[in-house]
Amino acid sequence: MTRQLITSALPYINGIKHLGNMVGSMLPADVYARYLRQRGHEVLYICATDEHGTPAELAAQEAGLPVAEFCARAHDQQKAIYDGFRLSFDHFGRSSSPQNREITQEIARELQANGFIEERAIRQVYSVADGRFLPDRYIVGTCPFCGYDKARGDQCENCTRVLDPTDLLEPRSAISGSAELEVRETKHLFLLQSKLTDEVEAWIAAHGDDWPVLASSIARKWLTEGLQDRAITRDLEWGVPVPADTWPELAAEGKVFYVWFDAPIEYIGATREWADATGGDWRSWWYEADDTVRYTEFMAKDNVPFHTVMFPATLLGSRQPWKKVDYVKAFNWLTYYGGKFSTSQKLGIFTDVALELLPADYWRYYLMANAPESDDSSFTWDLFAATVNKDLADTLGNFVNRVLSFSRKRFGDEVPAGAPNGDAETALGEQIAELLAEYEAQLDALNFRKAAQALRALWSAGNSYLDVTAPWTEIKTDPEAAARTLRTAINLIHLYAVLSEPFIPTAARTIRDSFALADDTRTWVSADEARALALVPAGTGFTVPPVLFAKITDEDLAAWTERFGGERA
Ligand code: B3M
Ligand code: ZN
Repeated sequence: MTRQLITSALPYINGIKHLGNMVGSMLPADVYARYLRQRGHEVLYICATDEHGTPAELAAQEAGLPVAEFCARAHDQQKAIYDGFRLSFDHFGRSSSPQNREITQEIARELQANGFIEERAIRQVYSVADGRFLPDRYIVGTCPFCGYDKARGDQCENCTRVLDPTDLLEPRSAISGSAELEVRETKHLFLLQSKLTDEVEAWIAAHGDDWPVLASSIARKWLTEGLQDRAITRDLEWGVPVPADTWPELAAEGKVFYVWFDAPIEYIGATREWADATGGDWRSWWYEADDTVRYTEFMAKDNVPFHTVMFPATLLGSRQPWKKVDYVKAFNWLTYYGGKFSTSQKLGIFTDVALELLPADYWRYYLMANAPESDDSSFTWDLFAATVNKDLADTLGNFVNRVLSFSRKRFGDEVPAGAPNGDAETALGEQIAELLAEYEAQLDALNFRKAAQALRALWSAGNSYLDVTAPWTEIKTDPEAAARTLRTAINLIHLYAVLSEPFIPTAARTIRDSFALADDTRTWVSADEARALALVPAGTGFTVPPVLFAKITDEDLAAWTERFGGERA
């Protein structure tokens, strides 16, 4: 047993996230956290809203609220949705917390003391039309590397390269569209990443081979291009203030840290929020953590450079024994009919609306079974309906209901005893044990699509067993054999409930609750137990749960395609 620290990229505060955000960070982290907890690991799953920066200021302005109030509300709103998705955070914090402020300032002081921060006068873009300095991502233009014409001043989302606004060709304000931009001089703190290049390189060389190619290749691409010194402060109202004890002049000018400087530190900050709320020991996870702690990060690919290079550089430069990531699980994009999900263009399906349409399990299963792991994956309503109807409604839901209803009808409210196991049960047990091993191996390797496939195969095995044994006809000729089949199938149902929980926790709970097992605290099933299929003994009381998964009808499909705009090229 190890201690498993899990974080998912912090959802930005400015709006409700869409399903693409969900499947690329929080949802797989939750499936993994649940799985590891069920396997008996000590898990700490930490996430938070990422609250600083210009988009938050602009969203607050648009909402007509002071930014602090806007963020407080938006945080609660996001938290409620994630509860609805059954995300099992140990803590869902806020990067604007006092804890994060304190650690961010502390790490900055250490970087300064170690010679990794330098004050530099820079010339920064000022938008005359907007009456403000334009932060990097509010300057848009053409990427000098790939020619993408909507590159932002901080990063080109087409080629993932990190940019400076002055790199952009034909720059303009993203706020007003105005090209009337002036360059004015102002002082900022720079993180001297160039001085940390060798250390970051050595660190990636030591760890990056274990990461999936998507993460390690992006990290290495970044290193090959050389680490640039980067401004880590901004002229904004809202953010972690530069500490006056160390930089009195900049503090007096009201400079705050750049959002990408304090956001990853919030992984530690949120752990401290958790510790303050629960009495937990945050240090044992983060500071001089021993090697029983394994740290896994989940994120979409555009976040990889920050997590594999910039954040490690920050931690290394602090010269403090901070825990660094062991495994980076990165995701490609979930597209909507091949196009981009877009928050600003309100394209695709948003997490709040998704939960209004259907319960979380439908989305959880579909998204993970089609996770954009090795490539982008495209959401379509047809695929969604087919997956729900076939896997959830037919293969799992219908199995559970028809077995339990039939057993109750013929043998009453208790699991029937019936004949001893025969060849069909031995073969089934072998098959289940094999599939269980496959399921575990895929989850251990964080291959979520393949894990979902193995889970689906476990469900299918039950259906095939019923096809072979046919208890509905057995009952006429050999009631003892029919009772054995039902006893075995009911055991499968309980096993499904235990094993399916990481993906579909609500349905798993409903199934578990239909058994009157005295002390059902079981969290996993061993290979031998899978083979024996006897954890629910004859005589155990049960009820028949309501239909677990309703089928998506043609009318639903037509209505949703119409409402959300499907069939895009
Ligand atoms: N908030 C994701 C984004 O807005 C960003 C992740 C921060 S993780 C420390 O693209
Ligand atoms: Zn580019």
